[in-house]
Amino acid sequence: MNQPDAGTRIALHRLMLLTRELDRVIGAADGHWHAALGEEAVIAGCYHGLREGDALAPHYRGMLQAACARGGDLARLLAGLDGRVTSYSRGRYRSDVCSPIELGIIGLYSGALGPTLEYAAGAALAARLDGKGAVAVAVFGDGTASRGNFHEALNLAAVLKLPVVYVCQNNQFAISTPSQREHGGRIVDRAAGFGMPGVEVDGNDVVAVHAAVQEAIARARRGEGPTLIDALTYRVGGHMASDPAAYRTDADVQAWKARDPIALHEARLLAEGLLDAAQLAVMSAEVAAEVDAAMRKAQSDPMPGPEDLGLDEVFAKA
Ligand SMILES: Cc1ncc(C[n+]2csc(CCOP(=O)(O)OP(=O)(O)O)c2C)c(N)n1
Repeated sequence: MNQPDAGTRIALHRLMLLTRELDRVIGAADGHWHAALGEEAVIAGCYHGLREGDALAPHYRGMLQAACARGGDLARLLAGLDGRVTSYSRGRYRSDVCSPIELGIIGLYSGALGPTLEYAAGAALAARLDGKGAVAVAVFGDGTASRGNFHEALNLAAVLKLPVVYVCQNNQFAISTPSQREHGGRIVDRAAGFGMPGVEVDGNDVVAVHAAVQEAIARARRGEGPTLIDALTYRVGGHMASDPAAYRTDADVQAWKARDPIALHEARLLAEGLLDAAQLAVMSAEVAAEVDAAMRKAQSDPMPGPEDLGLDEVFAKA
């Protein structure tokens, strides 16, 4: 495994902190919010370090972080949670399922899980025809891996040797259905059937996830085709903020909480001497303040009026 440099290891930590703070702030305000408690390492590991021109089809659980990692404005993204006019879409779609295309992000346009894997294959084909070395990265849940789209997308990607990386954000649940009732085998093992490498990675280790994704991206850029990565983690919270998740055992939840990805990485940063306890505390406070301020701004922004909701992006202007 190629160790990411010090700057990357710190940036990965910041993106995980952002994920946790978004869960704190949005989770308190919106019962429909799909929190990513326990899954921060997959999100940060996948979305940090893409190049300009790369296409990204994120899982919805991590969509805002993907947009932030690609340079999106946090206040405008949060304004998109309840349709404010200042949001990227001027209130037309929810920013936690769709991100602005100008950031190179493919959203869940229809709300259906699965098609984005095929869109990512299409983006990878376009990238290859463009000849500038760009790749596509698609992230999806274990439940989504049961959709036909998964099989069609990975088959096409393998046959055409497309520059695309597929990452399963495997939190072991699809709403209340546990993995063992979703799949007869391991998702990573399917890669062999398509004829592409399959890599299983500890989804609670942000460095391991990032290294695996970056290695697969480098392989794709060299023209060697797609990779399937299975990042094994656990959804510590409910499916959405209002879900008490009574279908799980407390023992499982506690065992995974003990492997909290942020605490694990923090301990490593301390042990490596990259940051000390005071610097870590400052970083946490900065990220919390940034999210609080962006949320305050977003919630005080105006709602769109009829003049903002025209059909100018549907019909050509005369
Ligand atoms: C095609 C399709 N079927 C069902 C749904 C309803 N749905 C929304 S979230 C979800 C769970 C998806 O599970 P998974 O892919 O594992 O992602 P997770 O929520 O665990 O992150 C389902 C079934 C949907 N959005 N699209």
